[in-house]
Amino acid sequence: MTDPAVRLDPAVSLAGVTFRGPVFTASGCAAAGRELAPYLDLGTLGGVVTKSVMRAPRAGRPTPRMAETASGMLNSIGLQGPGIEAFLAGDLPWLAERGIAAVVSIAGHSAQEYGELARRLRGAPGLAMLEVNISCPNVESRGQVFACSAAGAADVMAAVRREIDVPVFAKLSPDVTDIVDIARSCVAAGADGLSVINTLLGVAIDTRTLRPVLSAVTGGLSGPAIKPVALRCVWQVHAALPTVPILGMGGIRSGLDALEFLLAGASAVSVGTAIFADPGAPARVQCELLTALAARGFGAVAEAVGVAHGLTAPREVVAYGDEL
Ligand code: RRO
Repeated sequence: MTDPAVRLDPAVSLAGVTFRGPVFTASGCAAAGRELAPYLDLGTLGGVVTKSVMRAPRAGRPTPRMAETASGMLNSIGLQGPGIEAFLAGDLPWLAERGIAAVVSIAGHSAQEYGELARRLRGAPGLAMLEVNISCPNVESRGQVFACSAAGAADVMAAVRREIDVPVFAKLSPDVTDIVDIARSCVAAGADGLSVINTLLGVAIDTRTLRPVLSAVTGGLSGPAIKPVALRCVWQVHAALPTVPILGMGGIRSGLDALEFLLAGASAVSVGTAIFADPGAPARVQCELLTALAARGFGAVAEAVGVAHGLTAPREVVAYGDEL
C-alpha cells in the first residue's frame, strides 16, 4: 500500500514565503541549528528559528539557569548570545550555505535597538523571515517585556517594519490579560504574523536549600505543562484575526500535538523543549504530523488550519490507530 503521507504536500506558506515543511525548531532550543545537524536533516524542516540575537554579545544570567519541573522546564538563560556581528559572520552563513531557511529571532532593549538589528539583517543571505522576540521573560525588568503592553509592542514592530522587507512575526507572551489586544496592536503596526507563545514566568524552590532553584529566581516555563495554555492563545488569536498566519509553539512533542495547534489555527509550528530529550524531535514530529494529516484526508497542510473552529456539529469520531 502506498504511504498516504507521500500524497501530502508538506510545504507551507507564511506571509507569502514558502517553507519546505510545517515544523520549525523553536527559538532558544537549538542555537542557530548547527548543533542539531548530527541528529536530523535540517533541510527537510520548515526552517530553523535561531536563538534571539542582540546587538552585543551577552553572557546571560548566572547559573543555575535551568530546572526541570513537572512536565516542563524553567529557564533563565537571559539572552546569552554572540551578538549580531558574530551571528552575521558565522551562524547565518552556515545555514545559508546548506539551503536551510533561517528565521532570525531578534531582541533588544528599545524599539530603536530592534530597528537597528533589522537594518543589519536587511539583505542577509539565507534570511527568510524575522521573529521579533518582544516577550523574553528573563530581562532586567518587566518594563522591557514589550509584549505586555500594546503600545510598547506596536513601537517595536513599527521600528522593525520600517527597516526590512522579509515577513516579520511578533512573538507574544501568554502572561498578559488579553493576548488578542497585543496581537491586534502588533498587526496594526506592521507585523505579518504572530509566534504564539513564549514561555510563562515561573518559580521553583529547592526544599533542601530552602532557596529558589534558579539564581535569577524567576524563569520561563516551557514543555508539555504549557501546551493547553499555548493552544488557548492560538485559538483566541486565530478566532480574532483569522487571516493572520500563526507560528504555534508550546509543549509540542508529537505529530498529534502539532496537529492540535494547526486545528486551533496555527499555520505551522515550532518544536523546542522536546529537543533536549530527543534532538531529532523536530524531524520526527514533522513526519508524524504529515502522516496524521494524510490519514485524515487532508491534501495540504493549510487545509487543516483552524478546522476546529468551524465545527457547528460534532464530528464523527474516527479511529486512526495509536500511531496516527
Ligand atoms: O534567553 C532567555 O532567557 C529566554 C528567551 Br530570549 C525567551 O524568549 N524565552 C525564554 O524562556 N528564555
